[in-house]
Amino acid sequence: MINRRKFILSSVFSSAAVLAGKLAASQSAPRNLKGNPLVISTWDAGLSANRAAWEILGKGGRALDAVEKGVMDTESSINCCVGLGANPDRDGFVTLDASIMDEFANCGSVAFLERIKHPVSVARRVMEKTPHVMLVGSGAQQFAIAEGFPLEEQKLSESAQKAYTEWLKTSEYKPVINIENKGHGPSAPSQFENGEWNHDTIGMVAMDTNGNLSGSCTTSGMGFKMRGRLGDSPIIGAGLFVDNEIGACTATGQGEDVIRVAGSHTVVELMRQGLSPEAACKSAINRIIRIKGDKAKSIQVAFLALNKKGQVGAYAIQKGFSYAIRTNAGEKLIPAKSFYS
Ligand code: SD4
Repeated sequence: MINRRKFILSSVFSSAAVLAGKLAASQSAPRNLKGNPLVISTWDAGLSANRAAWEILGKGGRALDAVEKGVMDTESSINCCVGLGANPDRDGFVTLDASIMDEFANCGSVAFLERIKHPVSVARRVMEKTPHVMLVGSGAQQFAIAEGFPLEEQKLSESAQKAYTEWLKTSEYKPVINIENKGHGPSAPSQFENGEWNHDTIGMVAMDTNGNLSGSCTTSGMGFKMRGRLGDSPIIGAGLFVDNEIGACTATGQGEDVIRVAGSHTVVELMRQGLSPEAACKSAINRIIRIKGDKAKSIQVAFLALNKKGQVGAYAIQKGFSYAIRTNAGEKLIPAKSFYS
């Protein structure tokens, strides 16, 4: 008997083959992909986020709406520390970063934002309602309140408070590789078990039925970071980049090293030169490894990309990174290849 999981996986594979055929036929006219939306997102929390995105994509909705709704699911989740229940900075405050980008190269982001539940939606308002791309700190919060976003209570979640109290004993800043995988899903341990959950993010890119691309990225950043620290996620071109003619990419992991190589933009430019999404992600990872030398052994960075032909790919420094995909055929969590195995 075929169980549900096998069915989902095999239907994704067979549909991928059908899709690949259609893709080959449509290379000169990528917009003929009508009817084959897809969404991919980082880590295992991506499965649930993709489902939220699919409620829009599956009905023929716009990729931009899907990538906002998708990551809002993660921002709200009690099993994930992307949102307000997340890891605080070293002064004990949760500060959130997010970005969004659409098929017209419109983009918006917020950083160092406190007490607002859905930073990705504030980023979208920055994009749509201001002449700017990025708002930070109290200015971003002021804008959010003016736009009607409620100001939430300034209070750490129980688990965050516990971890913070524990962390204060040594005050040691030590990002943990692949910590995201320890915290999601129904059987997830508490967010800060052993004081270990040091960073978390979801990045999502999608193609809608019109063949248009959009992306989003939202994070609480690295746990116990210096106050005021920003990572790559709110920086267009680093944590997220979309070029509707070519493809889209998002990043996760140690943001400082993603920024160093303008990671997501680099991946999209490599796809422009003809590399597949996976090869482009690999090339950008190799660039980080060349820069970091031996230090690369102790960091994680992963890129996840989608091209205009509907092909997807990812590559990471360390093993353990996986991404979630959702198509008309079903959903799947795919382990990415990595430099270190
Ligand atoms: C950051 N890139 O703030 C984010 C962290 C991350 O999974 O991706 N965590 O540097």
